[in-house]
Amino acid sequence: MHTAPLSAEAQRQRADFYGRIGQQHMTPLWEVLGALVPPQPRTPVVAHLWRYAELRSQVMEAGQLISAEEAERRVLILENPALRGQSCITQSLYAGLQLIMPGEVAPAHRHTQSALRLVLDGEGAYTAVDGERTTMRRGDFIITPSWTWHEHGNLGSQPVVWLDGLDIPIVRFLDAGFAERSERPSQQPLRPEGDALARYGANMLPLDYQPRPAEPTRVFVYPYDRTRASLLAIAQGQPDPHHGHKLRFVNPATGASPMPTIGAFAQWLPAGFETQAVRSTDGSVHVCLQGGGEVRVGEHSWRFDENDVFVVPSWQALQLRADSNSLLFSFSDRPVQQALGLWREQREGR
Ligand code: 1HN
Repeated sequence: MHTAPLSAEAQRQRADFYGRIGQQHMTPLWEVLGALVPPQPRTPVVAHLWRYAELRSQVMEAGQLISAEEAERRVLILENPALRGQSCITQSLYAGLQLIMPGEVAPAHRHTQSALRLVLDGEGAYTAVDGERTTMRRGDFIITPSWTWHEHGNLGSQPVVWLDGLDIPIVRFLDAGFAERSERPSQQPLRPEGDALARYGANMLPLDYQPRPAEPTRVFVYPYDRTRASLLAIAQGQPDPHHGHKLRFVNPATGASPMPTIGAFAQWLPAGFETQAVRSTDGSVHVCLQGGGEVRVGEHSWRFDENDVFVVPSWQALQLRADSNSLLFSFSDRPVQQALGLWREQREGR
């Protein structure tokens, strides 16, 4: 658009006008329109990689500073370097590393924020969700849907660490957060371990079960051995040039994402495989569960190894190379964007 330069007098008139309307809490759209409606996503989020080998000792140090009981949840938040102080890893998602020491209980509570756990380190802990416990094994993807009671405990002899992913920024944006603590630190078990997986996650459903449209999955653990076995099986076939062998986790009763606000994915990249660049509107958090290689995000690149976590901002090109057979877990707000008709993906070379 071409406009003639503004005279000093006209500039003064405008500034004076902006000042006067400002008194009434108004501001001119034409000064901000370009920033409000950018031609493509212009995220403040930056790409970043957290090396687990460097974080682990600090997570363990937190174990000496505060108990799980006092902390309620002993977590070191992974903050996006461009969003310090906001407790988020992308604009819509929160991530942190949680530690539970032998004998500890992180007491039962519930909140409207939805959570996922990805178990990284140590054995012997459990999570209980609405009266059912699940043993946490490395690589297990566990969810605690909105408003479900949940606590964690460690019955073993090792510190246990997992990655938490929550939709905290989404719920904060909507001002829809509620939370309460249980009177008892641990829930009374209502069902044996494995019940939900047997009822809802074994290609069958209870006779009278009819899920409501936005209901989260009743399956609350996606065991790593099953995830890995599926990826290894499909890896007998041809990889997708942009994604390798990648699957999304679903509510097995509906095919929808496990939780309405967070989508989760698992990806197998054979040794030597390099993906073509792809970008999508959902900023995503990735965790390497097996193998290692190189990740490129826009102009940045890092080496990644087991348990490393990296964040890819919205609409920045992602490329991965696996040096050895690699398994990556990731999560994002994709189901929200898809429900709203906003999600886009662009694959290089198409
Ligand atoms: C929470 O409930 C957990 O249950 C972890 O383990 C992290 C961060 C903010 C709010 C609630 C958990 C959390 C959280």
